[in-house]
Amino acid sequence: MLGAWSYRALAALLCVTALPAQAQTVKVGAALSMTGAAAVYGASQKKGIELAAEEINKSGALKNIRLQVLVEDDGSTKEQGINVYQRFINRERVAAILGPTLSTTATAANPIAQGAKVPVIAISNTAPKGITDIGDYIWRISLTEAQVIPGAMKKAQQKLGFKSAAVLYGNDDVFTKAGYDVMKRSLEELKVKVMGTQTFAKADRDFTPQLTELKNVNPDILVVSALADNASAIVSQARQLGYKGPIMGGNGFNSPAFIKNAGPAAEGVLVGTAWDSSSQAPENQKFIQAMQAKGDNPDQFTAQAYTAVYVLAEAIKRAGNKTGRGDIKAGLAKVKDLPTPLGK
Ligand code: 1QQ
Repeated sequence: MLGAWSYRALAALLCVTALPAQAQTVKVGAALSMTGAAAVYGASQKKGIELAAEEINKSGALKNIRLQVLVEDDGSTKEQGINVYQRFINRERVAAILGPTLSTTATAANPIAQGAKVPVIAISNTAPKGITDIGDYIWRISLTEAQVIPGAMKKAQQKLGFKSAAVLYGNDDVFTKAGYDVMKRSLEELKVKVMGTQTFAKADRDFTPQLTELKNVNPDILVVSALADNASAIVSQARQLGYKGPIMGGNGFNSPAFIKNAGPAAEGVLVGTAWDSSSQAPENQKFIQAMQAKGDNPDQFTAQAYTAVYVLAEAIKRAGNKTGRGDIKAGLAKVKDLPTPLGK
């Protein structure tokens, strides 16, 4: 017979042994544009990241590890991006960073993460140069403009047969400039004659002077490198000026906000994308259904952000469930053929 105390001791002992291994929380910083020129993308990204973290934590795929995502607004600027990175790295001691939304911000903030040896997964940086070449801690799941535009442009030319083009691009942003470089090269390769080139800045709202010049050269196609806000204004104003031809954009156009704001003017606009929303792959279908269950229709930016969290979880797994900054970096190098909504 055991006395009351012994029973209690036994119960306490059973209780201790029955407890799961102690839960370990891993902080992940997400530097997203919630305000500023890239706010339409940041809003989509936040939803994708939160859904993926929720699913991974629920699934027990990382055993006792729980992802805690901290979302902060990078303001679509270099300065705020740097501040957010410093907070993530030094105060929050995050294990990894997702973002920042714009390539412009990444060129300024990522060197800080590289210096502090904190892994970064870029979720929407498409400038071919100046991102992952910052160093071995900087990774990305987004396709670059150089990986998307040449193929999209070629396909468009096959369908539309354009022989001349006019080009308009933002010259105060790393992404819009890099996109322009790729567009220029692609047009050259396809032997499309560039009849005119004009530039603008993010803060501009009236593009009629540039568009009037470009319309006057009578191009077969108008090619534009711009962020979504500028893009919808450019396309609307081009149509108002009577330009009826096709318009080809870069990654900045890959937001439903662009189509919504441009309205009927968006008819005849073409853009290559990193996400095939109609993909029947189980990971994609599961992702879309889970987003819709939350009342949201995902876009490319949601899909990329969601994918990055799964890539991060896979990196942790491949690192033997170790979550140090260096472990995650080493794990990222081992991620291969992971099925995601974007493909493998
Ligand atoms: C970049 C981009 C933007 C258009 C989307 C966030 O691709 O800055 O690289």
